Parts: sequence; C-alpha cells; structure tokens
Amino acid sequence: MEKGKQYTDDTKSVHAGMSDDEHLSVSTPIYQTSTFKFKNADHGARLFQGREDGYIYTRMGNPTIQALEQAVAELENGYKGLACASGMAAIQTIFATYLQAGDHIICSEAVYGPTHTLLATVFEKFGVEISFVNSENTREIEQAVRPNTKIVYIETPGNPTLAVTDLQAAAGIAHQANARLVVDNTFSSPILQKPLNLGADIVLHSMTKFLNGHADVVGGMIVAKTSEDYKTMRKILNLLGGVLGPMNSFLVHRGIKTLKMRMDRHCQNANKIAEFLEQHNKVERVLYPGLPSHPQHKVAQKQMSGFGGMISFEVTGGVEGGKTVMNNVQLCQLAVSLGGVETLIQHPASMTHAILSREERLEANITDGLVRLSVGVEDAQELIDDLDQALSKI
Ligand code: LCS
Repeated sequence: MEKGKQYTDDTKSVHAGMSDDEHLSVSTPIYQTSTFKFKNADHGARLFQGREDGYIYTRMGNPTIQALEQAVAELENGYKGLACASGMAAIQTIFATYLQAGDHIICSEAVYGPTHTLLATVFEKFGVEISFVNSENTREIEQAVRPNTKIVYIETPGNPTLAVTDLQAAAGIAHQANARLVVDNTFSSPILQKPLNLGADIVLHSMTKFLNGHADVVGGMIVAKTSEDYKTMRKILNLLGGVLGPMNSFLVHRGIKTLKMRMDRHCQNANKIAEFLEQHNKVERVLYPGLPSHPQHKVAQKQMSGFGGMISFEVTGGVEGGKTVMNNVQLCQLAVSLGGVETLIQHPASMTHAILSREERLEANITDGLVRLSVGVEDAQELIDDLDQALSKI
C-alpha cells in the first residue's frame, strides 16, 4: 500500500500488515520461534535498552504476531494492536492495566457472561467497585459515574441481547469523568463499526469470532488509540503473559483477508433471516439491530455501516421451545462461539450465560426461550428452510 494514502476496508482487509520480509514473500512467514539471536553482546544490550528495533523473545514481540497487530490496528484506525491469547486475555489485560483497588468501572449489563463474572469475582476481590448498567439507556451510564470512575466498558451490540449503546454519547460521559471508554467490538468487527472514530480510547476483539472467521483459533486483540496507552498496556501484557502465538497469528491474519467479503455476506444473510423470523408464528420477538422493530435501530443506523451476522430471537414455549429448536436443526450447528463461516445456534440460558444466576440473566434480558444465531455465509434460503422445519417441531 502507498504510504499515507487512505484505502477502503475492502483493500485494507487484503493488504494491511502485509509482509515486507527479505525474501519478498506475499504471505506472512510464520516465525515459529520462542527467541531471537543477538549478533553480539552489544547488539543484545541495544535491543534491551530500546536503542535499536528488533526482536528479543516472542512474548515481547514477533514479526508474524506484529503483522497481525498492524492489520487490525489499520482496520480500526488505531495506533497499534496487542495480540492476546484470547478475548478474555485482552479484557483482563486492559482491566489489570487501568484498575486498582478503590477504582470504579461502569460496565454494560449485556456483555459476554465471563466478562461480567471476571469483574464480579476477580476484580471485585481486588477491591474494584463495579456498576453494571443498561448502557443502551445513556442516562444509566451518566447516573453511575463516581469520582473514582476509571473505565466505561461497553459491548455493542451486546452478547446475546444485541442491545446497542450510543458510543458517541458514552464517550462524552466517560471523558467528562476523566475515564477511558473501552469498547468490545467483537460482534461488529472493524468493518461494521469503528469505535475509535466515535470517541473510544481502546477497542478490543475476541478474534476467535469474525476476525478469524473459520472457527479454528482462539485469540484476542486490543487496539489503542494513543502511543501512551499502547506502551502502558504492552508492558502489562508482557508481564501477564497472555500473548498469541505465531501460528495462530498467521491463521487469523489469513482469515482477515476475506473479512470484508464475509461481513457483507453475514449482513445480507442475517437480514433475510431476521425478516423471516419476525413473521414466524413460533417466534415471539426478534432482536436484530437492522430491523426497524429493534429498540435502538436508529442508534445502530448512526454508528454501524451494516448490522452484522448475529440474531437473537425468543421462541414460544420457553426453555422447552428453545431446546426443541436446538435438537431439530440439521444445517445450523449446535455450538457456542460465533462469527465463523458456518451458522451456529445456541441457547444462552443453558449455555454461554449459564454461569449467571436466573435473576442475573433476567436482569440482562436473557429470557428462558432466547435463542442466539450466528448466521454464516451459506445460502440464506437453505438456512431459512432449516430454521422453519426446526421451529415447526415446537
Ligand atoms: N467478547 C465477546 C463479545 C465474546 O462474545 C467473547 C466470547 C469474548 C469477548 C471472549 O473471547 P474469547 O476469550 O472466547 O476469545 N464469546 C463466546 C460466545 O458467545 N460463545 O462462546 C464464546
């Protein structure tokens, strides 16, 4: 890519972070090494003192990992990325960097279950104060602010209710309080939503999902807007050690080459399926940010360039209704995780969010009959036919 030139996401997905290694390979080489040689003692000393660029030890940096970090940072319009061993490692690294005993964090109620639990158990134990709020209602964020608030943490669209939070409004509140806005952008990928452009300070992904796209890697990514935040988090990540390996970095980077194409197809398919579900007599409600019936449809239109591949819907018959659908789909795969090319279906009350009590689930709007669908890139009509026959068994 030409230096300084602005490219579209179609082109960036393919080219961002492309190798310029000495052998001029087009694909990024996999530096499957834990450590790097020094030419002599002085060279080693210069690298350790930061007087010369180069690699020392893979936990501290590796060319294959760095290529992926650069690719995601370019797609998010950020300064630099930090590849982590999982989405949870990314979240933990951010919290460990910016929270200490006596600090306060405001977190969306609709977040991935373990994010909620990580705060409510580990960080609570370390003396951090936590407020969970329905962040789609901006006033709830505002009212939760305390003098010691350090992070406003938003997942939008949220897992699994697809609640959408106004990121510009959240950034305004966070910055007024001298806090950082941290956004989990996993459900949108950088293609559909760019939180740093909307005022966020730090964005993170479970790369296990859309970024990789092929259900064969667990990984996470943090992208910092500023060099200061990048350097601070890099030091902590080096100490905590939750880094991604070279092979997995290569695989995710390869997946990203088709990210724009895949996201376009996820959006098209999900839109058709959401419309189909909305008129089905075994479906009580459909949560998809692209439907005019979604409570924050207007906010989604404002901040997302497409509405993504995730749909949640409430079937008739509560827990039993949900289980019937799970047990009768033939093409949709019954599995947790999301964002891959194959359509996955799951039942949050008994699976991803089972870690929460029923009261906590209901507080987060996760009702008994809620089914979550990660729409893949198969033929939309064949997916609709599969869902139709499974729903007819209720
Ligand atoms: N953030 C979001 C929005 C997620 O959906 C997940 C995982 C994570 C963070 C954590 O990422 P990981 O450590 O797994 O890479 N979500 C999952 C889900 O909904 N089903 O299984 C995993």
